[in-house]
Amino acid sequence: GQLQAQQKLTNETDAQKEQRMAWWLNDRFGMFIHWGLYSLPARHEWVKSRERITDSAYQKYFDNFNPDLYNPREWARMAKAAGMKYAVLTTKHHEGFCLFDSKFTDYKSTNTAIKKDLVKEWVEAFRAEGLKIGFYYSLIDWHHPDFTIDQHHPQRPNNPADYEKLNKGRDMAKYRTYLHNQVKELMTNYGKIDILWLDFSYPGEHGKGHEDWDSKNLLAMVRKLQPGILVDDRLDLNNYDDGFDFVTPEQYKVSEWPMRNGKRVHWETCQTFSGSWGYYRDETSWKDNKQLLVLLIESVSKGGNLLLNVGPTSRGLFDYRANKALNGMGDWMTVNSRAIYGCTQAPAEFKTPDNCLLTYNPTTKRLYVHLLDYPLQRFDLPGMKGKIKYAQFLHDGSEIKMRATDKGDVAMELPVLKPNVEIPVIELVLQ
Ligand code: FUL
Repeated sequence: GQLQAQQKLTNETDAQKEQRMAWWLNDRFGMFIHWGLYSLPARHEWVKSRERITDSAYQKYFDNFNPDLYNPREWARMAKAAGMKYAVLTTKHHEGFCLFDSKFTDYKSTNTAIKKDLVKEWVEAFRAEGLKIGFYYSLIDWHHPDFTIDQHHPQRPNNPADYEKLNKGRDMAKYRTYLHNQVKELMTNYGKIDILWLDFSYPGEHGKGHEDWDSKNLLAMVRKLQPGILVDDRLDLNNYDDGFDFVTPEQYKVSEWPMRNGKRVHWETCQTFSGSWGYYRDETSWKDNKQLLVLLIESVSKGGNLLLNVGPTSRGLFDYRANKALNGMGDWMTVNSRAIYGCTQAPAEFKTPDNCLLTYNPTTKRLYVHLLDYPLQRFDLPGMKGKIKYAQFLHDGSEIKMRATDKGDVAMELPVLKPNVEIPVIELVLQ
């Protein structure tokens, strides 16, 4: 059975793959949600590793986990209002705590004060709001007794010579079975799942990550259980033809369309509001509204998606800074989403004017000029003479007058005052 699934996967034509991914390529904008026990210490989701917290010292977070204000319907409404079309939730992060009712562990939300399968409620709520559903699942597990202790593990020794001693009796094969079982639960018990976001492969720093996870069979099992699902690239399968769907540049600006084996690949950048993925109370490095919008526009302008992260609090709320940021995105998206959904990188014949980003909808043949800097003294679209039928602002649908210049450019008559929108967008209806 597994082999068959794998073969079927390899047999998928490029066109079939495009079709399977069509919704995702159209929607462009999703919400990442990092939520787990680390929301209690509220100082980074890696806190257990960073501070080398032992299992017994970490236990207090399990004991005090009680998200009594958890209302995923509200989360879904926030995501939707921000213009996001899909969402990915950490069902288990590196700390090993499961937000779902797994048969294979006691370390799960159903055994905490809240006593609920939080994933189940989340899926129902987000589906009800019409969002697509994604599961993040960490291949790394700092709680499981068979998971290899390595240089990132909370129990790593100071003396490298001690690794062997510490790892005696730990059996990665047993962990592998555990992780396959859990992924199977996630792919079986929650209906149709749209995305599986596996993370990640640091044992692969030794070149063997995919062996630790048995990635090929894992992927084959997933494809069989959820034929339409999209899977990310973080299982140490470096060859695009091995069957993952998109690459996942994290927390950096993508300057060029990512390639694998000489081919452009589908991509999604994941980004935080403030640096940490888990809720971090004291972090002050929050991106402002404009920076967040630029992340989105820039991703689409280079053919990619943006997965923007929220780290809910331990009581189950988005904090006020997250709400403010999401509302800001929503204000812009309400009037400008046409420059995002269904859009991609503009064909090379269209030159990007200074301090602008271009997005392009190949179906409607409309070109979007995002004005990052305002006011503008004078604004010309290079080489566009004879190419534009009509120009308007997206936020209010007001006409922008234009005239061809002797050089073959088009001069646009923009208002002196910046329109009351964070980043104004000009929509060009092309000839
Ligand atoms: C990384 C993880 O280590 C981070 O904690 C976060 O989940 C990010 C999206 O992926 O690999």
